[in-house]
Amino acid sequence: MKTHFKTIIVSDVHLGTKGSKAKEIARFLKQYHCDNLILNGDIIDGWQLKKSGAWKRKHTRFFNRILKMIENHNTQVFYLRGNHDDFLDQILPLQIGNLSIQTDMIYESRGKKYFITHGDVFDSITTNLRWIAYLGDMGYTFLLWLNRVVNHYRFKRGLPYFSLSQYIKGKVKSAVSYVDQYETELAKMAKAKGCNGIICGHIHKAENRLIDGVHYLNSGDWVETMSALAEDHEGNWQLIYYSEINFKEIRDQEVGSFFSGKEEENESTIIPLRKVSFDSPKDDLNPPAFR
Ligand SMILES: [Mn+2]
Repeated sequence: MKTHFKTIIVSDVHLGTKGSKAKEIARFLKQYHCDNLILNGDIIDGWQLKKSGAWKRKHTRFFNRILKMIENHNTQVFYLRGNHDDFLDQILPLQIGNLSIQTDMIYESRGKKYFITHGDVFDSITTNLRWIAYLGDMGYTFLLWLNRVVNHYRFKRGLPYFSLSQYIKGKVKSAVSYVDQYETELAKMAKAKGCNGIICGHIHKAENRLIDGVHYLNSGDWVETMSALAEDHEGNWQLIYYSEINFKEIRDQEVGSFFSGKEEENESTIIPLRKVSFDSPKDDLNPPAFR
């Protein structure tokens, strides 16, 4: 049986850029069923596509996967605009069948109200730093490049994916304080809107913790972290990291059930290794140590 979630939230896929992990996210989504899928901004990188990007088959496949979720499981899809897909501003709000394109939304979970937004609203207000300004745009591009080099090396040696830029961000002081400031501001905004929680993306830093009584959730991204938020039917939230999903075990289980003659060889169960529940927020969400 596939794990069935009430809601899955992903953000910052940046389709159209070199670093976008389009294949991985399509593979990830294939492992689960969900009632609601929320695409929380920067899914398509309109800025990059305008500049030099190319739309590739794997990008189309990502949307085909989403169409399949709608067709096969009647999943409701909410696409919220981000700053990189702000071209959506011209058409939203828009609703076609199960797909709804909008700016932001209020989501209710276990009697609590969550404000869901991509989270770029504070870029110009809170600080002179735009979110990547601590390294400069060039620095960030370089980091992503280095990330690819390191992971190419690791892949060749059979080592798991490691997000170098996440690791470095955790080390740079100004980046750490920027992230703190961002998280605090978004929690404040949720409170001002009469919500108990905030769900965002934008800064490419996955998180699940309480800030002054506000439940702060950030789904991370699919350029470096490769993470998503998932809510089960009891209203428990968790972060799922792609690099920690044991696809091999899933395949083995499938082969096992195939040979044992059961008819569920296409079904699979995923047990994310890192679970973070609402009741016990932990701060051990940093990327795994460099190995
Ligand atoms: Mn963004």
